[in-house]
Formats: sequence, structure tokens, C-alpha cells
Amino acid sequence: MHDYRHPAEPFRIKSVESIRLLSRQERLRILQEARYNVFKIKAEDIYIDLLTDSGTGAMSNEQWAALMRGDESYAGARSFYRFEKTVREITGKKFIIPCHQGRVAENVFFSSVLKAGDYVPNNTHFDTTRANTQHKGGIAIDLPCPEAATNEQIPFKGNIDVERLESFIEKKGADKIPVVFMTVTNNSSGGQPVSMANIRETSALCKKHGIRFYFDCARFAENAYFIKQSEPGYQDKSIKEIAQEMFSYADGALMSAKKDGLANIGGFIALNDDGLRQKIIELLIIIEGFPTYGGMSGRDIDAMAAGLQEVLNEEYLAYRVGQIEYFGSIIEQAGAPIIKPTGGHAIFIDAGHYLPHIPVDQFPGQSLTVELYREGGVRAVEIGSLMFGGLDPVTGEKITAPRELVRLAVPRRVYTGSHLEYVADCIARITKRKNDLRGLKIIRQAAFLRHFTADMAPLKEEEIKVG
Ligand code: PLI
Repeated sequence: MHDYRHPAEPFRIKSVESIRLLSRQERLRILQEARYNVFKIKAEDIYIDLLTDSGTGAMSNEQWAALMRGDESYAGARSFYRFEKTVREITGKKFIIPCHQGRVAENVFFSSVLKAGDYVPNNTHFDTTRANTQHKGGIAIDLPCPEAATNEQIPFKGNIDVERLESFIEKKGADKIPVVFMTVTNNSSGGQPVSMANIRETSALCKKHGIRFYFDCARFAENAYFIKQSEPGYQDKSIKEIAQEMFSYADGALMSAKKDGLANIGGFIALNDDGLRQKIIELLIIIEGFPTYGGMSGRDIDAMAAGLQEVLNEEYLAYRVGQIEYFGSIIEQAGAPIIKPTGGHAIFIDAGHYLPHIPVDQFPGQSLTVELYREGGVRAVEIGSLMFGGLDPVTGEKITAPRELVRLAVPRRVYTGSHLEYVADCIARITKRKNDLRGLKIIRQAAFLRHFTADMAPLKEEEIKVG
């Protein structure tokens, strides 16, 4: 498409925020104080923050202008109707319920559809979706396609395994499965996209069994861009048309607009089922607010509506996906194995392969995450045994994480190519002495989502095992 390393940023910078790199000595002290959990480090002590792409993006001048249009009326605000029109147009759903972020949408949705002991299959649950399912007594089932666990350079590794889904439905019975979810893009499986064909097949299977089919659509526009790039028949369609077709196969969707809504806060539920809407709204009013503001100010709703329109811009998506691809290539050159092909919002380093001398119960992913901060003030997040291992809070069974990954999530429109090159340089320095890295142990942990708050400590010499 072009001869550059990746499409240059299709925007110029109008407002800047200073960042600083603390001394190595300060970083060591901060790590100790944070108990080796990077969630507990203050943002001002981070140089490059790749913890998440959620709510961390830069808004456009149009979004800042939209803030001024915000209508702060308690009920029936203009902001809501502008937002509703935008989401209806993209999703084709009748009812649009605003929620201040994705996990609230999950909370009110699962509280309204789940009974204890029900199953919720998904291509791969994101951690809050899993926790919300479990919190209501449900059992979260991941059914990623077999290619997801390989390093094959093929598109659409975010797909659900339709055959396994079918046999799962036949085994457990449709009455035990109130909803099947599809996460687009598949965040926990490497930000990999899902194909339209897979969406269509899953939808047909759910219809056949009378089971609801919903999207967890936090990154739907990035997914639509991958479909345009790689799935035959979509090259001449606009991103909006592709998104509309994706949503046409689902009964509804839950969205965290902190990703492809290009907003710092926001989310929604879109659906056609009026009975379910009523149930959701009853709970929403108790925990979020009136259904025309759902826990948000009018200005936030307007900024989200503007972001949802902007994200459909193909030039923006080409830059976004191109930037991630470039980032992946320089990290690989720096010596760290990554999940390939690169997905839409992050690079996932395979820490299990990078640090094979650290066994999974000594958290190789967390070891690399800690080292990235120590080396260069870079904040990443572990997606491995710390996030997904431990004991199932519902069944008490021991859970094994599928892989030991470290995610470097790239906030939207925030960091330039040279910031990303700096991160790759840090990895190159770590690679030179990676055999000296050690594992960690947990000192204290919570039952749900333990990675957010766990206290950790480096292992003592006598505690070190070899992987
Ligand atoms: O952070 P929330 O509550 O607005 O959204 C939760 C959520 C739901 N689904 C998916 C696919 C997500 O990626 C997600 C949040 N993701 C975060 C915070 C992330 O760092 O990836």
C-alpha cells in the first residue's frame, strides 16, 4: 500500500502532556513499594504506559468540541439522543442502554440473564467478563479456535471453535446456556480478529438452538478493518458497512467504549429484546442511573458518540493497525517472541518461551513485566498465570492459564513511532541478560481479579526452581 515503515500518524499534535523517566534507583524503590505489582505504580512514575488501551486514548478536536455540546439534563438529554442515533446506525439495534463502562454493562446484563450453574461460552472471555459471569454463579467457557494456540501466520485466529461450541451445546443443553458471546477482537487471545464467516456460522448455530448470541464489541472497528483487509468479498465495502453486517448477525452487544469508542469513559448495551431491556433498566437505575445517562455526564456521552463515528475512518484504522504491526516487528528484532500475526491493539510477548527457565507458578510474565519497568519505566501487563491462574472462585478448582503472555497495549493516538522504538530498545537490553531474570511469588491476593491488587515479592535464592 505504501513504502513507509507504517502509515504516519494521520493527525498532528495540538496539546502535549509531559512524561519523565525516573532514575534507575528511583524505579527500583518504586517497584519495591508497589510490591512488584505495576497496577500500584503512580502514573507520574511511568515513562511509557502500555498497561492498557482502555480509556487512555487522546480525543480529537471534534470530540473536545462535542464535550461543549453536552446536555446535562437528568432525563432525556440531547446528548443521549445523539448517542442513541449513532449506536443504532452502527449496530442496527432498537434499544441502546448507556453504561459508564464495559464491566457495568456486563454486570447488569449477566444479572438479568444468568442463573447459578448456567454456562456462558465465548471465543475467549476478557477478565471482567469472566469475573462478572462467575460473580453471578455462571461458568465461563472459552472455546477459541485451534489455530489460536499456534504461531501460524493466518488471519482470524480470534475465531470461536464452532464445532466444539456445537458439541458443548449438545452436551449441556441449550437451556443451560442463556447466551453465547463473541469477543471482537479477541483481546485475551492476542487481540486477534474474528472473521465474518465465523460470526455468521456461530449466529446460525445459536439460532438453531434458540440461544442468544451477543458481541463483546470493545474493538469492533479494528475487527472490521481486519475483515476488510483479509476476508474475500469485503475489500470494496466501507468499515461502517462491515460493522453493520457484523452486528446484523448478533441479538445484541455489550461495549466498553473506552477502546473503539475513542472515549476516556463510556459503554453501552444494544439489543432488540424489550423484555430483557426492561429487566436491565430496573437494575441500571439502582446502580448506574437513569437510562438516558447511565452513569455518565452528558458531555461524556457526546464525546463517545463523536468517537464512535470517528473510529470508522479507514485512514485512522490503517494507521492504527499498521502501527501495531510495526511495533511487533521491532520487538521481534529485539529478541522477544510475539503472538503472530499481530492483532489490533497490542503486542503480546510470549514470556513462557522468552523465559523458559522460569516455571509458570513463578510467573515468567510478571517477571518480564517487572523488568520492563526496572529497565525503562515502561508499564505492561501480565496475561498469564497471575491473571488467569490460581483457584476458580466458584468451583475452587485449580485453573491453568493457557499461556504466559505480557501485553504491551498501545493507547489510541497517544504515542508516536519513536516512543515505540524506545520500548523495543528496552527489550533488546533485557534480551541480553534475560537468563538472569527470576520469578516471583504471591504474598497476598483477592479471590476475584487477583492481578489488580496482589502483593508480590522476588524469589529468594533457595525458592528458585528451574522451568
Ligand atoms: O474496562 P471496561 O469495564 O470498560 O471494559 C471491560 C472489557 C470488556 N471486554 C473487553 C474485550 C475488554 O477488553 C474490556 C476491558 N479491557 C481492558 C481494561 C483492557 O485493558 O484490555
